[in-house]
Amino acid sequence: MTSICCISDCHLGFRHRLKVQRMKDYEKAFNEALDKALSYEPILLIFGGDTFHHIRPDPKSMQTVVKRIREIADSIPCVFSIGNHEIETHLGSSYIPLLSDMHENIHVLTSESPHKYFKIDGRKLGVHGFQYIRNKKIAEEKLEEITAQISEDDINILCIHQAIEGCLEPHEISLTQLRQSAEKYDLILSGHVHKHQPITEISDITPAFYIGSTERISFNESENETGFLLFTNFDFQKPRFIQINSATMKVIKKDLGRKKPSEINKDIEKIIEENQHIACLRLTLSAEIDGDYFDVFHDWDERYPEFTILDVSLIPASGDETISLERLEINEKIFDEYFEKRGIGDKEELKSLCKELYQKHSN
Ligand SMILES: [Mn+2]
Repeated sequence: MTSICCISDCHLGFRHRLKVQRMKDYEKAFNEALDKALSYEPILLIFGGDTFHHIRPDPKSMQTVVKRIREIADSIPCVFSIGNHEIETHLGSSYIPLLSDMHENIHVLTSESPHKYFKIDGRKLGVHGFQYIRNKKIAEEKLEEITAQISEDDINILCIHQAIEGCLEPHEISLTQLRQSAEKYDLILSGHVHKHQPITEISDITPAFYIGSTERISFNESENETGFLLFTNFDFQKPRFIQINSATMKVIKKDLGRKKPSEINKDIEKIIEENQHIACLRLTLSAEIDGDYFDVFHDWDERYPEFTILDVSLIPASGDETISLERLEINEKIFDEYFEKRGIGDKEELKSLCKELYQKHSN
């Protein structure tokens, strides 16, 4: 059996929400992806870019990648794409090409070296691509250029790190452009979009996939599965997505209704305790507070330090009534009117603070 594994968007070195544990999570996911990939004895490893989160990675993350990849490259060729997180766009420079100087079996795809060929089972396999390019015109021209250079007789894989029209905006590669180039390739891969998915808009021509990430970098990704792609026997139509045990993440949105602060505190406590098995938990709650907003606890992450991230936000609902203001001109008097209509005309201190801030910043 011939296996090819594709790993992307590991984002090593990201200190998500300034938590040291999160840095460890990215490293753990990266290592787990490699370990699982190696268990399939792949003939080739392809990295879809954003291996690192920062342009100048921290030494620990750099060491992790260098050590492991050099070791792996002794027996398995590794091809790297360069992601948007790894390239200084105004200088066009990146540390990633250094990896190819460390081992003859490591290849980094760039404008200067967009093609890498391998002899596998008597067949010629080419992996093609270039670093992330932000400018749409340049990115599309580069794609056209490198595509024109390849021969259709070989097995050709395109590996880029770009937003393709239809999934993420703004995009750098239009569907028209990609469809024109697609016929030359047997497989199209891209990093960048963290949710693994087929790029259905071109799969009538060539199988194409966003590889997916190994660890989530924001709560917006909480529903994404994390893992990597496994292709066997050059069947590019149906890869397997091998899942990774990345840090558990969950977002709960809930309206608590009209309640006293003490009741709201109890509700939040209950939700947190029901989800203590989650590492990164976000509660986005709303409530109509029957009492003082400041009697609702605000130090949840200190009360439950066992979470890697515990993010509780409570949006006080003001009921259904909308307040229409008489004056169109904004001046100090509008605060009196607003406070009066809101039924909090007696909050003199807050009112004068608002006026003070208005005076200070209105210019
Ligand atoms: Mn990324």
